Amino acid sequence: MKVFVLGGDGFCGWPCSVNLADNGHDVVIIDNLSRRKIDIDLEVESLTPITSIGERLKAWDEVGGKPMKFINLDVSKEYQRLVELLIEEKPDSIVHFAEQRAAPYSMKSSSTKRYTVDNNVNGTHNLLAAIVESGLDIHIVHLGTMGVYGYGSHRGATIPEGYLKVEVPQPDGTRFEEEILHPASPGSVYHMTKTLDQLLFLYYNKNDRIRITDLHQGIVWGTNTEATLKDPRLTNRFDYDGDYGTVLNRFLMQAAIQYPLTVHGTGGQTRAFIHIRDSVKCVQLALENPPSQGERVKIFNQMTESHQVGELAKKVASLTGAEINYLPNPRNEAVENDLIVDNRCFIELGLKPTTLDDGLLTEVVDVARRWSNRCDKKRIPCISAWTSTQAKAIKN
Ligand code: NAD
Ligand code: USQ
Repeated sequence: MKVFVLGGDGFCGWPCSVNLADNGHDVVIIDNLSRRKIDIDLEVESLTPITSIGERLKAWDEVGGKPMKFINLDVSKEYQRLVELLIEEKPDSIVHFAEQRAAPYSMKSSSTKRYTVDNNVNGTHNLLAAIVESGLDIHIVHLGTMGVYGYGSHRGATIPEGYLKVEVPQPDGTRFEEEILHPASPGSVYHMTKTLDQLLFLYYNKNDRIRITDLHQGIVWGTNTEATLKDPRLTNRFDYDGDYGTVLNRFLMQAAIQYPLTVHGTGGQTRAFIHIRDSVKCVQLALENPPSQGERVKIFNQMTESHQVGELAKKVASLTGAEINYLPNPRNEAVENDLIVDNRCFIELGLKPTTLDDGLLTEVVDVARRWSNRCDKKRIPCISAWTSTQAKAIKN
């Protein structure tokens, strides 16, 4: 199948692209390299040294991988080029990773809030409108987030895969049952853009019958996959800084350099997790099992386990001897929450979950130790505050 991978140079997109090529698909990576430019603006680099996209593709050819094409295009701005590209290349499917994905970055300033909304919402809408204009039947697999459901108000209920069964009371006292999109409760401007994406999908699926799979992904941890380990030039990025680093990879990297683990608040926040190797597998499964014509948007919860942040810190500490530092929380989020998630769709498609206990925590610590000299400790603290209340608390 011919697949466009939008955002194929990023943390999830790069290993996904090589995995799809490895499995015989024709891959075209489309990326405007904005993530690399944000690193320059933030004066931080991936902990692992990553080569340019040109070097990556050359290395992939040299290890005998099925050749991939690269096109530098901004999906949120270059609409006409996108339409032309669709008509010229006629992809069967498009995986859409091309969004600004960091919650702390999205909350840094009014400028980063506006950039995140403009980039993410326009990008997704341009893609949908371009598919309609092209007249082609293209399946979209979009990377959404578990964060669309929100954290804190589920009161022990299991989070379903996208749709919630509700009973609607009628004036005559009867009730009817309906399945609605699960109510959205975003916790940052970034997460809010993903809830807006969901409505765009609902509409274009209803009006234009575009076939869409929306993957509500949890926090991705790990770095490399079997395919990116084939050559050092294929190495994936590893974000550790206070804006882009995510919690588990940060804890593992902090342990590697003996930096006290940065738990926000009491660490009672529970989140969903998935290893990068499972993430690429899930995207492949979603692509190979598309919705049928006329089917509503398929929504999968792309996660394998839930953990409390404080418990994760304790686990990493007992594995490595690291200290734990409980810090004022820069985010406006529930102090504690439960999280029970239905993830049967992927399990039924054959996913065999990788868990924290599979020895891969140590693998990440080893990667971080190897590149510890590239770490700029000044970039570790999370200084992006959600409101002025949190800003004051983290200053003290
Ligand atoms: P990333 O920032 O590493 O990758 C995103 C890629 O998209 C980058 O290469 C960037 O240059 C590109 N991009 C951004 N805007 C673009 C535009 N307008 N036009 C073209 N290219 C553009 O992020 P990631 O961690 O790989 O995440 C990929 C997707 O998965 C995101 O949509 C994110 O919301 C979602 N996701 C990520 C995680 C995670 O833990 N990393 C978890 C859940 C969901
Ligand atoms: N946290 C700490 N210490 C840290 C970093 C984070 O305690 O050093 C806490 C945060 O306060 C938060 C939790 O850990 O409660 C998760 O934070 P995170 O940065 O790991 O994850 P998040 O901001 O939610 O975003 C990441 C990705 C995003 C994706 C999301 C999936 O960056 O693209 O959508 O995970 S989910 O969390 O399931 O919504």
